Amino acid sequence: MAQRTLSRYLTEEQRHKEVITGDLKLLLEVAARACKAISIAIGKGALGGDGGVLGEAGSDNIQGEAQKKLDVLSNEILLEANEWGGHLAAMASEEMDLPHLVPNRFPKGEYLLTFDPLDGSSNIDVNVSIGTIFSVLKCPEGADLSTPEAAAKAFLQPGTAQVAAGYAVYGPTTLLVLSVGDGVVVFTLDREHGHFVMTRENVRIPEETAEFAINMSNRRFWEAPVQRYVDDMTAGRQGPLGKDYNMRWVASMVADVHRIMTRGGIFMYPMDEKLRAKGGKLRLMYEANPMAFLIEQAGGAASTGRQRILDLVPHDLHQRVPVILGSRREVERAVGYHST
Ligand code: P6P
Repeated sequence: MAQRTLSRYLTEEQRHKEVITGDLKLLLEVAARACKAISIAIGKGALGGDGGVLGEAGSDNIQGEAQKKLDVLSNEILLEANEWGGHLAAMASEEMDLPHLVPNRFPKGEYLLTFDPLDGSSNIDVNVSIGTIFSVLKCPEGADLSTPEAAAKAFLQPGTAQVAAGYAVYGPTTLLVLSVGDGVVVFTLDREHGHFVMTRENVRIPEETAEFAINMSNRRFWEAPVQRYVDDMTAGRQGPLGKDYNMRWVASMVADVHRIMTRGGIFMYPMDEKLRAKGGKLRLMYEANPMAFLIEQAGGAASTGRQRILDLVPHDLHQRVPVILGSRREVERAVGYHST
């Protein structure tokens, strides 16, 4: 049977099911090609151009974080790939303070793209899986795109307004995991032919799990409900939850989320006292929202601990939120600790 490539899947979603528009199909194909280019650049590692693509770029991003060469390169690949197609009005990135407007020499489209071009940067130099996360919104009618400052307001829509979201995992294989609101599909990069081939569709996350992901070194900074919940899980079979749990923490959200997408689990980056002034660790617009969209599309749940992530109305492009997501029943259990 002929392989179902990303292009074929998007064509089916556009022509047969009318789930997406031609412009959204183009946007997603371009974003996938950018992820392919990032995968190739990452794969070169220390052998990449001018001294290799590993190591520091010598600059900081809006978050005040030192940028890796690959952070900057990945961001540039996504900007260049997406500005000429006529499908976008503007782009926003973890690596840029303000949105990047489509230059006037190119036609503007109806979509907004946000992305974390390279998530898990601390893992680049130690050859552990990293990824790209992206989210697509419609540009509001009549949005003021005259300046980057004005355009930032067009992005401030709740996660429920997303029309598509996805991530690429750059690991032993390069995967693209995507939803256009019609379930979650997984594509594997066929490096010989250079295209993404569907390898899973209708992904469903098991409702129950015995595997949690959290950075345990922050336990003293968590709020009491999270401390109680994690203590109960680590108490195992003899504890109040009556079962033994396993733990995983890759410190690349994309890798941890993909494990959950594949076999279930719960991922937490909860509110952390040392980060309270910033609002948390993970960014709403290009980490929490796209991942929450995908997780819900696969039957899971995503909460701040006190409310559904997709319902949050953003007030700032780089806003941070606590994140608890994964197997639905386990997320409900974790949320339950916040109301006792
Ligand atoms: P920590 C990567 O920098 C990231 O934004 C997420 O991908 C990841 O889940 C988290 O931070 C890791 O944080 O504090 O464990 O290094």
